Amino acid sequence: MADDFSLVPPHGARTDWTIDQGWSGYTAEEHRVWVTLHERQTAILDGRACDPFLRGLDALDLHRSGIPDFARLNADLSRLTGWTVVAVPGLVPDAVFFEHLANRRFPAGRFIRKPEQLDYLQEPDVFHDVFGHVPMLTDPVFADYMQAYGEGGLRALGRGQLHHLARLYWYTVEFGLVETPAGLRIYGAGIASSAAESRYALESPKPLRLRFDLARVMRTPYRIDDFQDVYFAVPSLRALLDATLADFEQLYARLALLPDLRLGAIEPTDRVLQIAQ
Ligand code: HBI
Ligand code: FE
Repeated sequence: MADDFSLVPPHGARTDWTIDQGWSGYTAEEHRVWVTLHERQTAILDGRACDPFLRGLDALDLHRSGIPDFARLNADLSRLTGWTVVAVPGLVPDAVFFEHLANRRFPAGRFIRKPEQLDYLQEPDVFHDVFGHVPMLTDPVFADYMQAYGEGGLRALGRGQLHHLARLYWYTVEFGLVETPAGLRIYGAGIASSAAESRYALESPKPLRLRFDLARVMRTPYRIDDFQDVYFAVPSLRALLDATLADFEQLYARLALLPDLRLGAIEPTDRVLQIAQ
């Protein structure tokens, strides 16, 4: 959780924590890292990512070789759904993050991982943020969800409910699956930007896969340093957006009376989904 930062932006960043991407400053090696990750991931996601994600990759022409220039990317993205990508030095405080999302600005790390870190890194880099998150922002319904999430996040902060809302972000925006007639498909960026987890999330018998339920998600803790023990699948992106219309006051009051759920446990009300739909 990035809320242990002071609210003072790092040296060189603006008060909203944004920095210039400085696209011309990337080295040939950094562009090569993007190309390597991009080629590997697009091969794996064919048949595993949901159609809006794959359409977004094409619409934003992320197939070009190298780290995208946000200025060019934003010309396409803003025309599609009014979203833009803004460069930040890394994780930003929750309030800053939500404020950007509420204004259809997606904060993306400027840095890219080192060649020896291809498979995992602690902090979101430009590949996780732009390849993982941005394609879904070309889908009008998901674009609305992300803005509604940002607005909800600002309200949640004001009511000490961040931990519940952070779980919603984790189990949808980062690790969400969606049900399709062809079976479960990926839309979460944490999966879409990871070669191993793209396979694991859809094919491993180990994790639990449950039908999305807002209160159930908010009662479910998560770990940040390993594959997920549970994935939640929404019946559609529209159902995900509709979930933000719920009365969160009532929900938070209900959650205050209920304990967190143990990771990996199955609740009587859970709708367990099978891998092959
Ligand atoms: N900052 N740059 C950046 N990217 C994130 O994904 C991010 C963040 N700050 C806070 C945050 N995510 C989490 O607290 C979300 O769950 C809200
Ligand atoms: Fe992310």
